[in-house]
Amino acid sequence: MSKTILITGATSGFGSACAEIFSHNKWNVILTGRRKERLENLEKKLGKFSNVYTSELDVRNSSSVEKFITDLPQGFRDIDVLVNNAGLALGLDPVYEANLDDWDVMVDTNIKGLLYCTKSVLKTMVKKNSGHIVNIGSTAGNWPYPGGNVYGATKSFVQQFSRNLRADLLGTKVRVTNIEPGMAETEFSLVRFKGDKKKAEKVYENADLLQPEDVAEIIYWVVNTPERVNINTLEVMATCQAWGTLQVHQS
Ligand code: NDP
Ligand code: 8X3
Repeated sequence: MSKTILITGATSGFGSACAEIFSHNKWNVILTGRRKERLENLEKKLGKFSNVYTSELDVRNSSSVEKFITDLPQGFRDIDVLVNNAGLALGLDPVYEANLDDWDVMVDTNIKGLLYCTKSVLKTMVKKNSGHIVNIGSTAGNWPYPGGNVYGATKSFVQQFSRNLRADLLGTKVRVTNIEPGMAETEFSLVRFKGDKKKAEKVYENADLLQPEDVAEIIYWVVNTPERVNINTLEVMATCQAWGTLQVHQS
């Protein structure tokens, strides 16, 4: 019998690449995001390969998340894997100049949205004693950079929540993995810079960065390891990315 995966934020980047790889491998895929037209296109494209169910879903709305899970159609109710991928960074300003609304959106999406989705699927996973929660963290949760302030902190939350969740799930066969990619070429920068295409393209210029497909392949491998194996954390960067030295400001 085909397995079922729920991917949040499937309309772009990592989420869309995950939708492709799992669908091509005959998984039932549940794809969500806020952009309806993109979901419809995905359904058309991937419906040739596997069963696809799409639904508009803003992960920030706890009651919508709960209702969405409760109302899943027959054939998609038994979720084997949740990929908590929906997320974003807004702005790159220092804390003292940052926009409070941007912080709210990042916290509501990257932290609270991930919590709502996790809680909604977990009860059933625990009951059937199998399942896998794959969280999309970031190198930004491990390594600070100027302007990363709240975004990086939301991803540190994802890291520690993933570990604490594992602790809660000990004794069950439900697995938890935090994938921590470094810089990858998606719509991430376009969103961060609020539609400024030039600024976004500059981030990825002349660099052989991670592609969404690279991360999707890693996720596919992680969930297809034997059930006795739990990859706790997987940090991955493009070969062209590494750490710099600690800086000293000399006046
Ligand atoms: P994209 O901007 O390409 O994709 C983000 C996805 O998240 C979109 O499908 C978007 O869909 C969805 N999304 C955003 N807000 C919401 C919301 N409130 N409710 C539901 N869906 C939402 O970026 P990436 O693919 O790069 O980002 C995916 C994840 O990977 C994020 O969590 C990001 O933080 C993380 N990440 C990204 C890295 C990078 O360098 N690109 C590196 C490390 C981690 P829609 O707008 O249709 O709702
Ligand atoms: C996205 C990676 O380094 O642009 O999580 O913050 S980075």
